[in-house]
Amino acid sequence: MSTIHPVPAEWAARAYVDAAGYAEKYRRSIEEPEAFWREETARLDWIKPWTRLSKSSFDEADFGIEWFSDGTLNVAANCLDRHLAERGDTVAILWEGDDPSQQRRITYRELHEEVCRFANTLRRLGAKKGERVTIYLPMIPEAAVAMLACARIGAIHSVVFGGFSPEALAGRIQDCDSKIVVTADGGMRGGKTVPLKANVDEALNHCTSVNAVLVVRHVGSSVTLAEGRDHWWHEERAVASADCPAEEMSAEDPLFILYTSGSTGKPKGVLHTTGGYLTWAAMTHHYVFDYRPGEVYWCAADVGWVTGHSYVVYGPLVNGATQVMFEGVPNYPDHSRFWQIVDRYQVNIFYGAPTALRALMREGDEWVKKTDRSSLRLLGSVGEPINPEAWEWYWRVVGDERCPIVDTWWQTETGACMMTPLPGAHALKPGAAAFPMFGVVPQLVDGDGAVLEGATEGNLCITQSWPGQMRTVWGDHERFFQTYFTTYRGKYFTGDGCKRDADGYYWITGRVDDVINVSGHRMGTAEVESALVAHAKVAEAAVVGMPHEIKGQGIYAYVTLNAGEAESDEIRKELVQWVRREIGPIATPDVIHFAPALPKTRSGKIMRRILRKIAENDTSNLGDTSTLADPGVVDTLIATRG
Ligand code: 6R9
Repeated sequence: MSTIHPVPAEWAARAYVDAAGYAEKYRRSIEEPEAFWREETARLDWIKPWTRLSKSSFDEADFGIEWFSDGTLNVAANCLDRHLAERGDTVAILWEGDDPSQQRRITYRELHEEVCRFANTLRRLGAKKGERVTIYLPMIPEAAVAMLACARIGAIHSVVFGGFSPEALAGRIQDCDSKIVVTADGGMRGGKTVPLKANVDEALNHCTSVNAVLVVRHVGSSVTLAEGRDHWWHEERAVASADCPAEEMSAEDPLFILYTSGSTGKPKGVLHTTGGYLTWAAMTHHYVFDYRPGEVYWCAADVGWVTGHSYVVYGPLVNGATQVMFEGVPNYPDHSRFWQIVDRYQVNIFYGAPTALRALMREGDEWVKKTDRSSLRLLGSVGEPINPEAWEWYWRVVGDERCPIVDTWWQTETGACMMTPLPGAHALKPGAAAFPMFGVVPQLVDGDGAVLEGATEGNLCITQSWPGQMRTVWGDHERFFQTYFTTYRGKYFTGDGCKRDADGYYWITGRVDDVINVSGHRMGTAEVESALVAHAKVAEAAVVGMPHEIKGQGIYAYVTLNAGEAESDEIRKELVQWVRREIGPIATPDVIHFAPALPKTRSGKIMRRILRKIAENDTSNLGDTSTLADPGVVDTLIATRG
């Protein structure tokens, strides 16, 4: 059975919470929420303190989520201004470029000044409280600056990952009707330039709403600026005032929209608000990473994903941390890059994704072992289940059997960490997300919604609201309710499967819906399908996940071509390129399986269960196929599997 790593004695002695501390805080968070959240929200500077704790219901009749709703505050002032007196000259961001020779250090005072100038520039370009600003930037300090500048003036940011295609970017700009886009001339990844500004130009051919583009000069590539629409940030910065009072925001005013994939339809604009989200990001960053002033913290996620929002920008900055921000990739210039950065900046806390660990693990221990890493004291994992082999490698090779690993389960929808071991409180089981964060009440249910007790396995729901919960789907409140609260009435359904063992540890087993997790990136199978069927030669497509050694899951696409189109490697390549163009490189199909027909029920539903089994090459037990309209289809698919 699985190994258990006990809490190291020095951790139990000095961490913010030990085992008894966890139990007591968890109890209070549930039984005395008013007192508990009074203390936790005191981490923030409120302009007007809240008196109303929460008014949240997951039931249709009075559905709604609100926390601290009569309080007011400003997120940027919490991340910057209040640190100036004590920590103005402390480094906030240690930036390292894709090219190891490129480095920048930015203090809290400098970051504050940049944000104020940026905020004034956004205002000059027409941004107002409540309006949306789309941010399409590489991992450079200006990404944090742009986000905080929006927060300062009450504009709602929508960050789009730099790896998304012009089409995907256009869809996200249109959905929230952004008038301003912030981008850079380009980004650098593994020595290659990503043409961000050119992508924006292409996207804007479809979006009439945008009337200003602010361009950060980063790679120095030549770009075209549209007269009257496009502006260089460095030119604006030179004339912008560094004085920008922070807008007083209600706790329930929107802070940001972040698009994420679900089982159906287009990506959803997940909306987070101000007071609850910031409390949740600050509290979890504090307890989970046990961050101490003076330490160096590094979360390797991109700001284009929720992990970058909560654990690169808001969590660490609200807590006054010094952090590394890295533009590049783990294997460039070589496979030691992560650990070279750890040594260069003497990183104490490192938070990364299993997919990167698996890729590095494959290259051999030497790349790690030739670096020192003695500064590390805590490691974290996020984005997908971490398999025990990768966990043990992380523990043994990267952490030298000295650093606890916090395996943090959460979602774009949950704002920040929901389940994780706390390093001073919980013995670690490799692959277990362990225990709920304060205020989180997990519940496992079976397919019919019956509650499962004790050691068991089922679908993971959360029964009560927590401050960092998303508030709505941008522009479609009904979709918010339908997506998350109707599968199991009165409960938030996560879409994840989960096991609870005899010691009460929770183990996330992966998605039980039509969402796949490719290298820690969420992808709706429906999105890839609709990209494929948009191709002129494709009649029908069905996409499922397949096990993949490095990426966790790969994309397996069954494609039926139009009558008269001959299957060929050329079409295969064409389709792969097409999907990359429609969505972005992260959606690149790993397998295109030409299928003369797809297995369907008599009512015309595609039987995905069977397609998944064939993709997994597990065809010995396909289960009940009696409802298929034509069972012969399955034999053909098995016979033609590559
Ligand atoms: C933070 C983030 C959410 C989905 C989630 C689950 C998977 C994330 C995990 C994990 C097992 C972990 N996931 N962390 N599965 N163990 N520690 O990744 O948000 O991009 O919205 O993805 O990722 O399946 O439902 P997001």
